[in-house]
Amino acid sequence: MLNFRGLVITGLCLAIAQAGSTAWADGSAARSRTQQLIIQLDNIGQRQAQATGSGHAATSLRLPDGRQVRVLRSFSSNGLVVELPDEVSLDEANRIAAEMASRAGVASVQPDKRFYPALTPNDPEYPRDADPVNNPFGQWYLFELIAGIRMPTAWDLSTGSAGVAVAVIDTGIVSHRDLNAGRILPGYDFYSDVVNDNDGMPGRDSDPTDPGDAVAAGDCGAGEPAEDSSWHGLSVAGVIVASSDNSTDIAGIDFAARLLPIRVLGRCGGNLSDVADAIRWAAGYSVTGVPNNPTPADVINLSLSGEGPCSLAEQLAINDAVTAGSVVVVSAGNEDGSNVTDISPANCDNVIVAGAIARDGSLASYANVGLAVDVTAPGGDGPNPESNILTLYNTGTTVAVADTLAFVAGTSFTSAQVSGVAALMISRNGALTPSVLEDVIKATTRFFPDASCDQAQCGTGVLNARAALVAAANPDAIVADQAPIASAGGPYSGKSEDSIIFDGSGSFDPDGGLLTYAWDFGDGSFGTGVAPGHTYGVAGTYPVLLSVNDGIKDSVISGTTVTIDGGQKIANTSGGGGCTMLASHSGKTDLLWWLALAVFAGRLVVWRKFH
Ligand SMILES: [Ca+2]
Ligand SMILES: [Ca+2]
Ligand SMILES: [Ca+2]
Ligand SMILES: [Ca+2]
Repeated sequence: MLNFRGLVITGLCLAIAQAGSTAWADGSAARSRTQQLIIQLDNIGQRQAQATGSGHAATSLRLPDGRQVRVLRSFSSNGLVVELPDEVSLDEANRIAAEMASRAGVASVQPDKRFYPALTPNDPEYPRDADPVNNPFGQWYLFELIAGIRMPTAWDLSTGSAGVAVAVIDTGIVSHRDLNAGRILPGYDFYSDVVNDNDGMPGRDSDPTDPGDAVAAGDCGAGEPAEDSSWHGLSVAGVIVASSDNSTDIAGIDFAARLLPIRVLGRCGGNLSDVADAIRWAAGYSVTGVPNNPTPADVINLSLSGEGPCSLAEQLAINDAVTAGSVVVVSAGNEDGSNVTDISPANCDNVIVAGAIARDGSLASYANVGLAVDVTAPGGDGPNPESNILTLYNTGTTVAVADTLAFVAGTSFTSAQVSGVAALMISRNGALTPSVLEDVIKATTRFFPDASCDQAQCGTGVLNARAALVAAANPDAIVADQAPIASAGGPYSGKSEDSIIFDGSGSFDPDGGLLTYAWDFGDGSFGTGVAPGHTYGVAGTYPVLLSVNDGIKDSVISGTTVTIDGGQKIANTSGGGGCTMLASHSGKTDLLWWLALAVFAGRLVVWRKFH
């Protein structure tokens, strides 16, 4: 067996032409550089090596400029690993390899590129089993195979850019040891409710610090319960931009983006008018009485919801933001499986709507559903705190006291995950428009891990950060795709005991893509397939909606109706009838969000639904 260490291989004629003076010092990232080559010798080269391999003093090869190439070791049967005098880019290494491969005695040459494990941040609460008592699953939502969003391999493509700004329009922000103050932009306080604003500066001001939103029983209306402060803005921001790889607490999805904290929620929620102003200001528009935002947001996260239709004020603000280039991500809301047709801003156009699955991949019990949901991410689901989303929190029940971590749940935190991934996508490709970015996210989702979520309820699939970042760099195929056309057929009619068979066969994709079908039957039920059946128990006329997807884009929703007459069963029902899509709502108009909270130390478990 040959020992190549110290071998003189002059016979291999390792003359390496330098392409230019910058070849050894270009600016490639460390991960795309190498200092080693793998050389496979042919039979001639092997004989030459054998002939000179013993009894010769160890010397090294030299490059044309006189510098040395050192043989490190033998490799496989006829190969050796050599070290270049300097690290070079993989492009340069490939040029050198191509030059060398043409030499006599050499069968092939390739750069000995480096492999890295998928990035694992060193934050102590990130990994599974880091803390078996309080946190046995770590930040499972980022890495687990069933429900996780594939962050470790996504981080190999990008950990973010400081040139990207993410606005979190929420309760404001409080400082935390795992938030880098240098990444927090000044932001603004748009909360105009002078009665409930307890920040010492009633009404709008330049300080978006969250003063706490605790209320006593009855403060927000008769019968409304007392609530501790939620620190909701901090928890949402933590998912997106907590300091990562800093040996502290958790990992945020984006390691570098800047946070634009905007306060619109306080005691008893917040007002639509403030939210609309905040959206426009975040995107760079002027708002009367407020200094202009010098750092318009690339991504705007709205982890909030209110009941009712998308108002004109909301839609126009969102349209302005999208026109300015800001991606608007919103939570589907947590009204226990309500249809998002009655939840704003999830029912607005030009937004990416995030639904939620639990850790086991099933539809989260609280999560709203419907055709307007674009993508789903893991939002946690009780009662085990550690199966919820670990993020930043504060121990204060009224005012901020001390930094801590907490397990939370809700679509607030799936929206945050989508926003974080959107920020990474923009760091990969700053030319992505909001609509292309949405198409990329939806086209790169993976299949739902459980049948309780389908495309009629939870969007195209589960957020896949890795695939989204790959496609973000080259979205040409996604841009070129033509959206399919849906046809819901109908109108349909039948009796209450009949299974109505719907017909979506008139739908088509101009590109000839295979379609998937997502139906909303108008009575709180959903279906898939080209010709699903559904039985209505109650007479009435129901809206029937169909959206089809060609693997990349959704169609515009096609609508028809189904009219159910009594048949025999109707005589047995007591009242009811008509469209029940909106029936589960109380008509409250204040903003709602939901948070299942377990303070990290394990001492306090609180399940809350904010009103
Ligand atoms: Ca204020
Ligand atoms: Ca950290
Ligand atoms: Ca959408
Ligand atoms: Ca198509």
